[in-house]
Amino acid sequence: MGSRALIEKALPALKKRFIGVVCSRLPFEGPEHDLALYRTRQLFDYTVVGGKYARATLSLDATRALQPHLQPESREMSAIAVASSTMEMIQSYYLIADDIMDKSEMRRGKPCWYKQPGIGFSAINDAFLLDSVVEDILRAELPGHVNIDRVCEAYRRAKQKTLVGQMLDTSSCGQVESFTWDRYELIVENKTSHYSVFHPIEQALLISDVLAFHGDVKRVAYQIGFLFQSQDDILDVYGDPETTGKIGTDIEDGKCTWLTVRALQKIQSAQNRDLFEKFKKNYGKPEKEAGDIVKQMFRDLRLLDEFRVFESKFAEQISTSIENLPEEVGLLRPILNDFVGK
Ligand code: GPP
Ligand code: MG
Ligand code: MG
Ligand code: MG
Repeated sequence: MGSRALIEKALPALKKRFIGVVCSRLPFEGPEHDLALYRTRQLFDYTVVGGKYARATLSLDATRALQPHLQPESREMSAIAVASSTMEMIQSYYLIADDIMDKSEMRRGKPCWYKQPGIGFSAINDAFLLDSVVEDILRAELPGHVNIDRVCEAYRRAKQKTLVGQMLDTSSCGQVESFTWDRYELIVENKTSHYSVFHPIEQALLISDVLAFHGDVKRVAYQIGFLFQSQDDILDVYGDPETTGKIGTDIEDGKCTWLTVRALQKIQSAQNRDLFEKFKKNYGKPEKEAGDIVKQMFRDLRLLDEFRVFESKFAEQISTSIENLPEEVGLLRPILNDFVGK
């Protein structure tokens, strides 16, 4: 059975754990219990279910690669699948909050959670709630595991890094002068690559009691994360909402993205002050006309063609990095190649 199917199979157990932790804070029966039960179910079904499960699948794939003896039908596998599926609760926690910060309308083809009738800013509390149960679920699924404290500490560290990344992302908005490759790389490593690629594999390494070579894996994971976020930036402007399930907001929000860093690099190397002023005047503005001017500038600079070249060259570099991983973590190579391919 494939890891994605095992994750889908683990979701009801994850939901039960989530509801169990929340309801354990309330009287066993009565209206408050029913209220919490209703809201928690609604939150889980709307925000955790229905994604690609890429992070949970990556984590489970990595664990199975490192421990090939694990049997799909075993109790141990079920517990590890639930532990891996916590990656999806973490993802929902970030996406709920990110959509509020980015003023997004759609996620996974539906209105964002905070846009749902009766939800609004209480979505912030829902995001905190999802985060707050992760450690409890990991400890409940992996009782007495030799590295359980390390697994929980890795989650805390990953979260801290992601929050710092998001802080850099949001506070760089509109600061066109600061849009350099250095700034972009720092934003991407922190806001995306660590939690999306390294942390799922790190949890697999810890669950499999592999305590060395994390640094080597991290370097490759950050490269993969960079490719992933740069593609996300392209899709924000050029993606079809029918396919991506979301409507881009980066231009209106004034985000530091792959497209803007490359655009400014080209404008500055041409020493065209007028073009720079035109970009600055129109980027990060709510009006549609301003966004259209920015899009036309991206077209004139032929950024999409350049991205295609960068993407294929960078994917080759990643393949080489995966090939050069130490033999001790060599079992991860097919999993990483597979993830890049997706
Ligand atoms: C992707 O940014 C990064 C995240 C979703 C991490 C958010 C972190 C928090 C601490 C909330 P994005 O805004 O480009 O993603 P998307 O395009 O999916 O909205
Ligand atoms: Mg966003
Ligand atoms: Mg964002
Ligand atoms: Mg994006």
